[in-house]
This record gives sequence, C-alpha cells and structure tokens, in this order.
Amino acid sequence: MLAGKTPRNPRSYRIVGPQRQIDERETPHPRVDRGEFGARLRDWRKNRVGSDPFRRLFGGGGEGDPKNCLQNIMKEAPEGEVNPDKIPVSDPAEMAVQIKEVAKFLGADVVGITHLDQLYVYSHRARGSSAMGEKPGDPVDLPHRYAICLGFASDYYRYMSNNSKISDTEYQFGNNHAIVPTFMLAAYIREMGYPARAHHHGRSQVNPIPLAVNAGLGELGRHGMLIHEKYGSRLHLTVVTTDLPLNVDEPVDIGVEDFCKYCMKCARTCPSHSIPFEGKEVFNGVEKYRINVESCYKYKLAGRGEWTNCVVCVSSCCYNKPDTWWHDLAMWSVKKTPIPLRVFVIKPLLWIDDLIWGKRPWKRMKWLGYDNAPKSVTCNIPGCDAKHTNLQLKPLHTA
Ligand code: B12
Ligand code: SF4
Ligand code: SF4
Repeated sequence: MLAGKTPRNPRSYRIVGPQRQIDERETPHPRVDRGEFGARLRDWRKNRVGSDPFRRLFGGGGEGDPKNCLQNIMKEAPEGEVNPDKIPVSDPAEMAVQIKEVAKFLGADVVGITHLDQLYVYSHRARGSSAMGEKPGDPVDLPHRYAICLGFASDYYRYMSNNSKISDTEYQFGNNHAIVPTFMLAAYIREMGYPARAHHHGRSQVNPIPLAVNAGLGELGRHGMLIHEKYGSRLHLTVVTTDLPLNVDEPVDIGVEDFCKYCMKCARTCPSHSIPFEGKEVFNGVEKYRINVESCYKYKLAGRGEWTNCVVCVSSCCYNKPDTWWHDLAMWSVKKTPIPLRVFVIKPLLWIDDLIWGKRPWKRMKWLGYDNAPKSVTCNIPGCDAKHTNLQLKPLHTA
C-alpha cells in the first residue's frame, strides 16, 4: 500500500480509507477488449470506425489506415534523451510560472501543478509500447515528483449538437489536438536537463482526473469528471510528469460540491441512466460520485455510425457555458458566498439554467455538410418495433 499525499481542502472527494494503485488492465477499455462487457461491445470497439473519412482520422479500428491517425502514431513515438547540460533552477515558483506560460504557448487552455501521487499512477500497463520497450502487463515505474496537468477546451457549440457527427468530431479532435502540446512540453523539459514524460490520449501511465483536481484545475462532479470554472467538463486532460523543481498549486473550491447536491441535471439527462441521483460512494478508499461505467460504455452502441462518444453529461452540466460576463458573474457570486449560504444562490441559478438553456440543452447545427437534425434510426435489436430517433432521451437498447 502506498501513502497518498492528501492536498489541503479538496471538497469534491474525501479519502476515507487505504487506497491502492489501479492496474490499467482493470480499467474499462481493456475489460471491453477482453469481452467482459459483452461480445457486441467488444466487436464494436474493434470496428467502430465507419465510412466517414473525417472519423477515420481519429482511429479506433475498422476501416482506415492507422498510420493516418496521430493518436496511433504517437502511441509508438520514442521519448527523447534528457539533455546532460542541466539548467539550474534556483526558484521553483518562478519556474512554475515559466512552465505554465510555455504550456499555454504550446496550446493548453489551463495548467496546474501538483505532486505526483503514486496512487494515481497505474501499477501495470494494459498495452505495451515497443518504442518505450514496454510489453502489456509490465509494471509502471514513474518515479517523478511533479505532475503538470494540462486542460484543452473543446468548442461549446459543437458539443451542444450532441450526440451527432459534429459533437463526435469535436470530441475526437480534442483527444488528438492535446497530444502535440503535451509531447512538446515534456520534450522542452528534457532539453532543460530534467526527466519528463508526456501522458496523453496516445499513451498514459496516469489517471489525469485526481491529479488535475489536486492541481486546482477544478472539482470532481456528480458525472465523475473534472469541472473547470470557465469550461465546465469540456476539457481534455493530459499530464506531464517530471523532476523539474516546481511550486505546486492547491485544490480550488468553485462550488461544484454545492451545485451537485441540488442540480442533478447530468443524472436527469443521461440517456443510459448511468449517473447517480444518490449520494457519493466509497471506492478504493475515496468517497466520491461514481457513474455506472458499464451502462455508459454500452450506450456507445446507440451511435450506429452517427457518433461514437456520448457527451450529453458534458454539455448538460450547468457549468458548461460560453465565455460570457454573466457566467463569470454567476461563478463569482457562488465563490463569494459562504458555504452554508450557497444554497440560496444555487437554487435560483439552477431554476434560471433550466428556464434559459432548457432541461436538456441541445442545439441544431450544420457544419461541413453534417446536420444534427433529429432523424429516425433503425433499431438493430431483433424483435424491436419501437420508433427510435438519434436524439431519443429514453434509453435505447444497448445491451
Ligand atoms: C475508460 C474511460 C472511459 C470509459 C469509462 C469511464 C470511467 N468513469 O471509468 C467510458 C468509455 C465509459 C468513458 C466515457 C467518457 N469519458 Co472517458 N475515459 C476513460 C479513461 C481512458 C480511463 C478511466 C479509468 O481509468 N477508469 C477506471 C476507474 C479509475 O474509474 P472510476 O473508479 O469510476 O473513477 C473515475 C473517476 O471517479 C476518477 N477517479 C478515479 N480515482 C479517483 C480518485 C480521486 C481522488 C478523484 C478526485 C477522482 C478519481 O477517474 C475515473 C474516470 O472518470 C480516462 C483517461 C484516463 N487515462 O484516466 C478517460 C476520461 C475519464 N474520459 C473523459 C471523457 C471526456 C469521457 C466522455 C465525456 C466521452 C465518452 N463518451 O467517451 C464520457 C463521460 C462519462 C463519464 N460521465 O465519466 C475525460 C474526462 C475529462 C474531464 N474533464 O474530467 C478523460 C479524463 C479523458 C481525457 N484524457 O480527457 N470514458
Ligand atoms: S457519456 Fe452519455 S451515457 Fe455516459 S454518463 Fe455521460 S451522458 Fe450518460
Ligand atoms: S450537471 Fe449539475 S449535478 Fe451534474 S456535474 Fe454538473 S453541476 Fe453537478
């Protein structure tokens, strides 16, 4: 059992017992690949990429050449050497400022730094990487001291077209778009003479969410994701781990804990009913909200060639708003209100949210020849004669 470093005052989760490192082979993607969530989902994962050339750019089995997909290429990219000519660092606070500026220059929208808690490093790899000399099942050795957490914002409007080819393209692009800046930041630190490793969608040895919460990027929401004050959950997360001396940030309180108690908009809009209306639960020594991973994953089957990644909970979340003065004002008023009184600010804000944005936020959109207008879909479950549409809110058959 490894000791975790509990940062000061994280409100959205609580360590209540001993934690252990997670073996990446226990996480959902390898479980689906092993058929643990059923043969249909396993086969879908192998063949989910259809005939759309834009979708094929983002990989994922089936048609298309993996060499046309950045994510696949970067899985096998070798890590460069650490420059032997080390640049001395006399002021870790100044270096943290510089690193954040470089990360933003390279393309990150938000950056925070925390200690690399070994509890959030996978104990073993599920997949190998020949470039890194790693085989599936190898133990992970990542002795770095710091985790630089990067967030890359997706487009608000394209996500609001959920679930469609447009929101799917935006989501997939985000995964790929975050790879190059993360790779370059790690390379920059190695050229400064310090070890550094990039963890992104192509290859990651860490769970970015707890690290990002501890680094002050946001708080953990009821839907199980990090919520940022300005971008909500439409942030793709990556991490650079390193030994470069850096000052660390503290967790933030942006009111997520209080909102999630009363709001439940994600739980109401989730088409597969995977988000709990109930309270938090304890898993691996941490008390936090936890979604039903299996039903969420199976809902991907409902995409039927139109989309592969549901983002309904991301776009429904009341923190997901365009960059406007009134969103800043709402956030400011919540943060300035003492915790016991927040309910009096939050309840009216939630009422306004439903009134203006709707109980199930969604936008019609046409883009690059795609159109997300509701259309009927053919159900491929034998014997089903229900009329389904691609936007149907009731659960589709996904088993
Ligand atoms: C496998 C996976 C999935 C699976 C399973 C999700 C899951 N909850 O495990 C499926 C396909 C269902 C999925 C769905 C989605 N995913 Co996903 N997914 C992952 C992946 C690759 C691994 C997650 C994992 O290890 N889960 C297994 C265990 C650890 O899960 P768990 O115990 O339920 O814990 C979850 C949280 O509570 C938190 N967590 C775990 N331990 C601790 C400890 C502490 C202290 C804290 C605070 C949090 C925390 O992390 C877990 C992931 O959500 C991560 C990237 C990564 N390397 O971690 C992205 C990731 C979590 N997914 C992401 C996104 C955006 C999505 C989707 C919107 C898109 C989609 N449809 O695919 C949905 C949203 C579903 C949801 N409400 O969570 C983002 C979240 C970004 C953010 N702002 O937080 C991530 C981080 C990818 C990235 N690099 O940006 N995903
Ligand atoms: S991604 Fe979709 S199905 Fe999964 S939890 Fe979010 S809303 Fe529900
Ligand atoms: S939609 Fe509401 S309950 Fe769900 S994560 Fe966002 S604030 Fe929390």
